[in-house]
Amino acid sequence: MSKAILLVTGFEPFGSVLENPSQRIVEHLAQRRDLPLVTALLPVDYKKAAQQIIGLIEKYDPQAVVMLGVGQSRDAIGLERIAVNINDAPLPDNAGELLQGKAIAEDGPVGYWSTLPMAAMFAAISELDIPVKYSNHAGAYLCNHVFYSIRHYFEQQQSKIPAGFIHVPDMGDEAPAMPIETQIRAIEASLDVLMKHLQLMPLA
Ligand code: PCA
Repeated sequence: MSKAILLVTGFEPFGSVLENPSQRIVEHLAQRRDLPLVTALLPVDYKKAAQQIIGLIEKYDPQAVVMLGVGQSRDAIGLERIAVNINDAPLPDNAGELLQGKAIAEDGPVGYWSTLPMAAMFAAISELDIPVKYSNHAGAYLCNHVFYSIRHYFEQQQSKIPAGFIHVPDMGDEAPAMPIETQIRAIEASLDVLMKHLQLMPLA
């Protein structure tokens, strides 16, 4: 088995999202034998999602972690700058758990920066003429939850492994949605940048 290098995750459907584009993106990436990837589909579940990623980190020892999710009102690929230490959403998770105003880690700092190479990713996506924006808030639901939890995990390990979160819009042809093929191209461009940043070569 070749060594896994990048871990990329997406989410299952939830609430009014009947098909999650982040699931489609990871399913597409899982077919790409030329990239050194491990992909995973996460449950929209506070108790399980971050644990599942941590299990994969411990199993595969990836050199970077990119987490994906849909942001329904987004009109561009959203590079998330900051994870905040709060679960606070009007919607329960898929296990029925409703968390409002609860810290993710009682002993954790209020926030963490993304450690992905954001400026280079931004440039690579804009070069393809695909709408991309920085975002200062990933919400306070599962996307922010995994983003914060994984950054907290790496900080506690004193690990410098780059990790961060990218929101994609709903999929579709009408704005603010974005066709899934375009979303895939944007994420693939981001992963190319990340591999260069890590000085990794695609698999032969
Ligand atoms: N989007 C949600 C959770 C899962 C997903 O794809 C969010 O933005 O928190």
